[in-house]
Amino acid sequence: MNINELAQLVDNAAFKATPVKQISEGQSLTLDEAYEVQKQMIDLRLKRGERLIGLKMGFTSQAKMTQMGVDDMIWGRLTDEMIVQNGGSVNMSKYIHARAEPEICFRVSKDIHGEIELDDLDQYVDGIAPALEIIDSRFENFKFSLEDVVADNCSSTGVVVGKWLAPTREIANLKMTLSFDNEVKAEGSSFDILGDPWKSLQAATRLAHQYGEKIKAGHIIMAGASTAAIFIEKDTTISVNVEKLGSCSFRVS
Ligand code: OOG
Ligand code: MG
Repeated sequence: MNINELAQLVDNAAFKATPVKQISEGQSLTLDEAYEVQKQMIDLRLKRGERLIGLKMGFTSQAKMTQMGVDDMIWGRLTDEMIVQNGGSVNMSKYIHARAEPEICFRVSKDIHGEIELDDLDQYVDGIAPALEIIDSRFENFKFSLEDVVADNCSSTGVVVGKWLAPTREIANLKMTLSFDNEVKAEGSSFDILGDPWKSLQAATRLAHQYGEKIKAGHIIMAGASTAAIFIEKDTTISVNVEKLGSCSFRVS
């Protein structure tokens, strides 16, 4: 299949919540081609009226790389359709085999042109929030190669963002927990995200520039999960708490 056909394949799988075979089982794809599939897949969403709201980083923690058997950072695109209101609910039928993971999110205050130095990043951020990502691989059994998952927009499906706080540099050592109905399912530290989530934002500016994607004022950037992701369950309230930053949650119906 060519790039455009692959973009339609993953888009359709997401739209219908029906898994497909890994691309890498049938053909080989370079990483650059995989990012091109992702871009064209997002273009299909934008044509349906969705709006680009930011980017997400993936595999910025060892816990995630180990869980999924990959060894490099990736990035994907977020659209407004993926936002799940904090405290809101989502029907399980929207997903194939979704998992939840604890994250931290940045809000960008002005357009970013090129890679930004770590020390200069706070000039571009006006909010930090606890966040929860819902990921749902479009591939059977949630199995993929690095190229597969990049083509599949890094399994992006849902984003819950908590209350925005004034940015602080002191977020490198915060306890992060993922709970299902108050039972802790995964526990980590923001230190697990590249040693400091700000470094993940730095990497986002580098990768966005490298691939010609613009980070704009108002965009949100998800830093990547600090722990392995956990399969969501029906009739459950799923929440993330980040020490000092607070909590966010959604209900699976
Ligand atoms: C890919 C997405 C990785 C993260 O936070 O590391 C990711 C996946 O695990 O399916 O979102
Ligand atoms: Mg994530």
